[in-house]
Amino acid sequence: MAELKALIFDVDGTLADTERDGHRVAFNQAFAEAGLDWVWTIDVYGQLLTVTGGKERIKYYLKHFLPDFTPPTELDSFVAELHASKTEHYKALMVDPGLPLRPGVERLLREAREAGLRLAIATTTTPANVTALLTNSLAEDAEDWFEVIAAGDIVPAKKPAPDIFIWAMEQLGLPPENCLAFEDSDNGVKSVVGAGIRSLLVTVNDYTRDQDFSGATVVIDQLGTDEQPCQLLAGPELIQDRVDLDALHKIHGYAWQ
Ligand code: XBP
Ligand code: MG
Repeated sequence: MAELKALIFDVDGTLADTERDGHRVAFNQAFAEAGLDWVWTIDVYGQLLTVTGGKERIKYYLKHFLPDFTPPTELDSFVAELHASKTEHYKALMVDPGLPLRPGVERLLREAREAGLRLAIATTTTPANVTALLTNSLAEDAEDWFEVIAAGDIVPAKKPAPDIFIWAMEQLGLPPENCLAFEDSDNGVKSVVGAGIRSLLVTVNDYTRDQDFSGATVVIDQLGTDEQPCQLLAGPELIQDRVDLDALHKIHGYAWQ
């Protein structure tokens, strides 16, 4: 029986709903600050989210939406500078107005820590964004809760490539059979499956609910709270109202049976 030893969390869309009101707003603020009349609407941003990585997303936007745009400097440095500005705006948004963690996330993290489960993060986003979200929305010392924070350009290929989850497991010194992953998107699911991790819990959000989560053990709407039990969207009925440690062990056992 594969023993569950570590939980590996995606960040954007999983720990918090950061895309629509966080990253998207930060991109638009950076564009305005640079004197660009680009505005990523909620709908356009949903299309752009098929590309992971902010710098990659800006390049995709230029290629597919503004093919005639000529950057004032060499493309890579232009995009890097714009993205650095976006990251500063995102960090500021995490302070004011701030952005709450998704339902049940803090509860589950605290339960897992108390039970001695090891915690890690595997995300495409920039490390500074992880720091900003964790310290402002979870706890001042929240970064210390995670043994490994695998983020952004630390690996050559972003999700859906498996690199970030493979790197996180290498840093943990654990094989896939000891890890359970949390994701929110099809790109994330592909990355987890590609890394050989079989126990995978997906919590959908408005941008991802209609995506293909083939390979996920269980798909739910959210982790569940006293006020709002979680709803099973796909997979076996292993969860009673909320995702707790008992549910995680059942999901892990089911995935590795
Ligand atoms: C989500 C992403 C990131 C963010 C933007 O990452 O794809 O690119 O949208 O952050 P995940 P950056 O779901 O893996 O947490 O601009 O820093 O890339
Ligand atoms: Mg995500």
